[in-house]
Amino acid sequence: MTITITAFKDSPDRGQGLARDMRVRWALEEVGQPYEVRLETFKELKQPEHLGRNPFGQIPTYEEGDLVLFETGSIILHIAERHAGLLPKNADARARAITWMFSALSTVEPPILELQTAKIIEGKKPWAEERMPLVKDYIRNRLKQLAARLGDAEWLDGDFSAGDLLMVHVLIRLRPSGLLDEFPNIAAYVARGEARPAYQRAFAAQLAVFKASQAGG
Ligand code: GTB
Repeated sequence: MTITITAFKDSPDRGQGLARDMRVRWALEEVGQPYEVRLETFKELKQPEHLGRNPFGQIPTYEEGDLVLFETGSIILHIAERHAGLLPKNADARARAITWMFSALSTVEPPILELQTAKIIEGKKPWAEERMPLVKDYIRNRLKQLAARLGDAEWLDGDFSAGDLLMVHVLIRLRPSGLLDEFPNIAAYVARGEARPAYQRAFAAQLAVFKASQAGG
């Protein structure tokens, strides 16, 4: 059955893999599933057709026959449950990998999103200069905890899993802040994720969208 995902027609990151369709592309590449992409403008995301796929008017969405999903956590779990390669077979190890998926999205990602808010939305507010170090320290604390657990392991719990996929993609967004470099084992963990052939294929595919939009004017 054909899998179709949605992505930005014109991603603000200029195809640098930061938009969340990258997670879905990466997961599909890891499990060897071909997919098609429906590109949407910001305006199209808020139209009834797309709101039928995602009531919050966001990308990515995932369609497979009559099934329509939104939320990257749910989409990645769906892919990982149906195809080998992203979750261990052993029930306990599988539950732990799913725990890391939740941890990436609900414990590690929120303070990272706060940093974007502090910079982009609140950057010019009078309190911005005071708030920024607090937000960065909140992230540092999470990274310190994560670094302590990761130690010198290759991945979070045994083989690479959907938990690593989400964690790596969540962490990549920190790169411009320099915070990743304060934790060499986490920086190396992220680099290992990005070096995976499936990541590279997914990155090339979403970058090609940006290049095509540039070539088209
Ligand atoms: N919780 C949802 C999920 O995990 O699927 C969040 C989805 C989401 O935030 N989607 C964003 C979106 O559609 C794109 S990824 N935004 C449009 C809107 O809300 O109108 C967030 C994102 C966008 C751009 C960059 N960038 O350019 O660097 C990075 C991340």
